Parts: sequence; C-alpha cells; structure tokens
Amino acid sequence: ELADIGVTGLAVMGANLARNAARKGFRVALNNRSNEKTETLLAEHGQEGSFIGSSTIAEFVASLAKPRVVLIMVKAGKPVDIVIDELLEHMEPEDIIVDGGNSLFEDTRRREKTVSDRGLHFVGMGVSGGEEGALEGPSMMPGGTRQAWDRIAPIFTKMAVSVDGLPCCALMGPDGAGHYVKMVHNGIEYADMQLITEAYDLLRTVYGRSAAEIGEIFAGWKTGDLDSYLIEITAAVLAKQDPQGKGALVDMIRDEAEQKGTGRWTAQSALELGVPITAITEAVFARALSGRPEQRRAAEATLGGMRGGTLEAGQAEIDKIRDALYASKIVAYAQGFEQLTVASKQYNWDLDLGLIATIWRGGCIIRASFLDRIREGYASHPDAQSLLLQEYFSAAVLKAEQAWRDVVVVAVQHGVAVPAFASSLAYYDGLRRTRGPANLLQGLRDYFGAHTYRRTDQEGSFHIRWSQDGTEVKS
Ligand code: NBP
Repeated sequence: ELADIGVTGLAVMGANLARNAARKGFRVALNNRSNEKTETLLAEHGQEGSFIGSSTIAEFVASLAKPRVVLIMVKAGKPVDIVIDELLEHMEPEDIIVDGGNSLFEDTRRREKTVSDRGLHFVGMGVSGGEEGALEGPSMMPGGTRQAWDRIAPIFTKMAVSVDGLPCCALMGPDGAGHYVKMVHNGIEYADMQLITEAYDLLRTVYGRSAAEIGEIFAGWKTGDLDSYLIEITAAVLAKQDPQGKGALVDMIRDEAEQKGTGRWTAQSALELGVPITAITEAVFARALSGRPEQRRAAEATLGGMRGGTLEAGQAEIDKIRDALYASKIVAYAQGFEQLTVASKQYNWDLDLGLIATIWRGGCIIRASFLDRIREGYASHPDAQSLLLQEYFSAAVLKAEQAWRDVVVVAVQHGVAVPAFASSLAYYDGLRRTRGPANLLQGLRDYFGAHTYRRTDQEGSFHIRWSQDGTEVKS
C-alpha cells in the first residue's frame, strides 16, 4: 500500500511531524539524507503508526500515492533547493512539494515559480509550535494554489491543533504568503518576548523584586487580558530553580540573546515596504545589543549603570507595568497586522487577517486569548485602518495609557532601557496626530535638495529659494 504523505528531513521537526501524521492515521513515507535518522525513527517510534522507510529519494518517491505529497523539513536555505532539485528528478506533474521549514518568503516565491513551471505544485508552509507542537499539533500557515491546498488540506488540517473546532491551519494565499505570515508571526513573537523582558527588567532592576516574586506576578497575569502561552512560560522560567543549587536558574543565565533571523527578516521587509513596525525592530536591536557584552561592560564602567536607587513596588506599580505591557503589546500586534496588510497588497496575496488571527490561537508560540479579540475585531471591522482603531483595542489602550506613560517615565528616570515599551508609546503618540512635524522636514528637504513640498491650502508641488540673500546651497 502506498503512502499518503512523505516527509524528507527527519531532524526534530520532520520526525515529529511524521509521527504526528502517522498517529492521525496517515501512512507516512520517510526519508533523510543520512539513513540513521530514518532508521532511528522507525526503531523508536515505528509502532506509533504506519511508516514506509526509504534510503534513496527514488525509493521514497516511488512509495507515495499519486498525486504525491512530499513535505520537506530540512535546514532552511540551500538544502531546500538541493532537495527540491532531487525530488523534481523523480516526481511528476500534479505532484505537490511542501516546504515546511522557516524559508524566506522570497525564496519561496522563486521556488514556487520553478516548480510550477515544471507542472507540479509548490506550497511554502510556515510551521509554528516548536518540536512539541510538531508532534502534538502545530499551527501551520501554507501558501500555494487552491488546487494544491484542496489536495493536502485533509492531511494538514488533521495534523494541526484545533481551537473551538477550527483547525489552526488554513490556506493563507498564493506562493510566499504562508512563509510571510509565519515570518511576521515570529517578528511579533520577538516583540512579545522583548516586552515581557522589559516588564521583568523593571520589576527586577528598578523595583528589586526576586525572580521567584516576579514569577508569581506573571502567574497572576495569566488570567487577565495578557493570558497567553508566553506569559505562562515566563512564570515557569522565573520559578525554575538552578539544579546546581545556586538559586533561580534565570539569574545564572548569560544575558546574551541569540537569533536565527526571522525577526530580522520581518524588520527588513517592513523597511522595504515602509511600514513602521517599531516594536519588532526594537526587539531585534535589543537582541543585537545584548550580544555585545564586552562593549556593555566597558560602557557601564565608564558611564555608570542604573540611575538612582531601587523603588518599592506595591500593587499599584505592578498593575501599571501590566497595563504598559498590554498597551505595548496591542501596538506590536497592530504593527504586525499592518505589515501583513501592506505586504498583501504589494504581493497580491489577498490575506485574510481574521483568518490569520484564528490560526494563531493554538499551536504557535504567540497563542493567546487576545487573538480571539483580534479575530472578532476583524469580523466586525474588516476595513479598520489599524487594530488600534477597533473599538475593543482603542478602549483598552486608552484605559492603559496613563499607566503606560508613568512606567516609561520611571524607566527613563532610572536609566533602564525599555525600547519596546517606549517606541510603542512613541508610535501611538505619532499615530494620534492629524498634523505632525513633518512639514519642517519637507522644508529642509526642499532647502538643500529642491525636493519640493506640498501646501495645506493648495494642490501641486512647490519649490522656493529659502534664504533671503540667495546664499543657500544648491543641489
Ligand atoms: P535542522 O534545521 O537542524 O535541519 C536538519 C535537517 O536538514 C536534517 O534532516 C539534515 O539531514 C537536513 N539537511 C541538511 Br542540514 N542539509 C541537507 C542537504 N544538503 N540535503 C538534504 N538534507 C539536508 O532541522 P529542524 O530543527 O528539524 O528544522 C527543520 C526546519 O524547520 C528548519 O527550516 C527550521 O528553521 C524549521 N523550524 C524549526 C523549529 C524548531 O523548533 N526547531 C520550529 C519551526 C520551524 P542530515 O540528517 O543528513 O544531516
């Protein structure tokens, strides 16, 4: 009997997705560049379902029912191209190649073209939820043709987690749409984590609370507006004791964050598209600064550390930090969704923002009850120009606004950096201005570069000699 789906690339993600499919009753063909991984999977988990092992790509492809569905789970980048080329030698028109790795959406657009020129379908699918999600039910964001989706939907919607009876897997749009949505998901995840880190830093550094105490504060936030997976695991991480007996484990961890690139890609795309996603970008830069420990040590020695002494944190201060976190989080999501809106127009993807919020509710790292509000918001205001202008969120931000300002003031006065809190607030304040200060920028640009300006009272572009004596620099 032939297999329903094949998985090639059996490191943690591929192996767990293959087991997930088998546990859901699909017959799964297995392949990996080096055979040990295939053999190990068969030896350790072969009894979980129906698998067909293979040692060559030819054998692997031959073990699949037509039209064939192959899920590639190899390292993002060149390996994906290598595997696609190998598969194309053996697969046939109408077959479907799905890349489930964290590929750059531009690579996906290129690969989709190459594969569809050969008469096959290519689906670029973002998979979120880490290794546990891959096994138990991830959130999956496929991009490709409707025809390919109709063929693979019965498999992938069954593998994905469901929330309120809706699978966290749906067609996002053509070509790179799925990987783009996954990229922005990761960007939002960066911002979300940075905001949590800033709340922690204030409580730890300015208010002198212990990791365990902060863990309890976060545990208390699990039940309110902030209810989310990331808040839940923050409480757990802060509560964890060092197995070597040195107190809270988090206090023993080096403060240098690593990154694999999806946050940076999100920021790069936003810069290309001209979308102001300040929270995500600050989160990427905060990781970059954290990665310069020598420079930070030298700067602290020369310039001094925190300003002023620690403060007492009563319930009022803790509540304010929670409110600032929530308001900043709304801004970060508003920015991420705006980026999706702009990209959707740019690449003709016709993204459904409510559907995106729906499939992010389970399986993925940013899952939160908050996404239900976003989903409802897009259902009732599909054309709102910003999430911040949807009733639920505008009311929430207005309610949190004073606390948000107070928290940023305390951070600034104590010299403790809160780039994501502060830049979210700056974005919010910039957004709330019918008339901002860019009139002056235009004047300057016209002065030195004759870039022209437009007037508030007349149509057309204008240029003027700005200096009265004619000595201005000419471009
Ligand atoms: P890795 O990203 O570590 O990739 C290892 C796999 O790639 C192995 O199967 C390896 O084969 C294969 N491979 C490489 Br490397 N070069 C190859 C080549 N030239 N030809 C064929 N196969 C090659 O695995 P992972 O952590 O399971 O992640 C897989 C994908 O899923 C990545 O794109 C990742 O970014 C994405 N992702 C990961 C997570 C996560 O939590 N880890 C979450 C969501 C998405 P070998 O065994 O022969 O060396």
